[in-house]
Amino acid sequence: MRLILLLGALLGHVYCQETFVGDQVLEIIPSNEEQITTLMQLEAEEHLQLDFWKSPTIPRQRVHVRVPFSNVQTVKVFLESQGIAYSIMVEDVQIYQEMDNLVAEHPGLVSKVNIGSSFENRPMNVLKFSTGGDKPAIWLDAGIHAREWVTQATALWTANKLASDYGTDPSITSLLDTLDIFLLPVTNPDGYVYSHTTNRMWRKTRSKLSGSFCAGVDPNRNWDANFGGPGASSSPCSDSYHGPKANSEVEVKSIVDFIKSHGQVKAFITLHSYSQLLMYPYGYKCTKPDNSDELDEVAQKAAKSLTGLHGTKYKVGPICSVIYQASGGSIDWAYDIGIKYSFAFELRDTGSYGFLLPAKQILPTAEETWLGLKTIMEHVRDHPY
Ligand code: BPX
Ligand code: ZN
Repeated sequence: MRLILLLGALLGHVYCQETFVGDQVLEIIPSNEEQITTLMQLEAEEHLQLDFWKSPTIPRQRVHVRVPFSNVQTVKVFLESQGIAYSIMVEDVQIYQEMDNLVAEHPGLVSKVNIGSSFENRPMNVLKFSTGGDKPAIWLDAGIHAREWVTQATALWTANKLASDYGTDPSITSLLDTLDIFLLPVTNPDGYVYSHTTNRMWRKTRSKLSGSFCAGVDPNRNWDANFGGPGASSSPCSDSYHGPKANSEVEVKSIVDFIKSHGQVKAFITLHSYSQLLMYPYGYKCTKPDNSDELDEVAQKAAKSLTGLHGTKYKVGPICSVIYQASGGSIDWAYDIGIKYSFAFELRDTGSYGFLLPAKQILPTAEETWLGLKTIMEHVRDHPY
């Protein structure tokens, strides 16, 4: 992992990124020629990096402009000082907006459940897919590690797939007639934003501890599953720092509380990248779980189905033997509280691009991953407990 981090840090500096997290789109309606002139002057200010989707033309004609996150306040203050009327057309150009759209388009199937707030106060919003009543449920999260960007994208694609194909795709229909699905696309929102704004290779949360200059805890070492054991670091500056105590991270604690209070979660699936692995417990020890034969059978079948689409090869097995011993991981916690179908995916690729997976691989990754997820979900549906 050290080598990966080093390479990542080097690449991060030369890699030119363009993202839209936190950007807003404003709708501005100029009321006279003078305001149009002001807006045209604004458009010419290159340092503001404004992206005019609809430029100013004549009074009363709408103007649409995307404002980068870092300049949103400046631009609003300026418009207000000039008495120019505006409204926020898109709150956040990326994931939060997509989640709201999905709920708006499928109100009978998709709802948004707020399970808490991150350290920096961003909402932890779970998409609930349910055809009514409280059914046994499947938990699926992505982006617990900030830099594993293909996972948040895959989660959102999956959300859209479930919502769009319910009622036409017989598998999705029968899954959602039997089970509820809870999907958390951005498990570590503070880290995710930080990986866009400041450090593309950020992995941890952004929590601050007194007594160290380093921020953040590895949220996949912070669960109450042999917390602090082998494969986790006690150094706050380490990328696998386990934190001061189990559940110290509000993002982890929020999920723990939600799952415990739900009481009927039958499967826990988490998406990481990269390495192309499908793993099951344990990570904190190298002994097999009780139902390891069944877990292996399901995982092999899921990987086979995934591979069938584009030929992407996956390795299957327990965390400890497939990758390394790691304590405090989420699926070990889930398994030990009685969620017997617990799996971790490591999505594409195997290291050619690593965390910097090219955009053209996002859709193929999401599509193939869905086939793996579906296989697991069908098994859960057909083996109630
Ligand atoms: C995944 C699930 C449970 C225990 C370990 C993993 C491997 C994962 C990690 O170290 O938490 C690897 C990764 O996805 O974070 C990629 N990485 O090494 O940065
Ligand atoms: Zn990860």
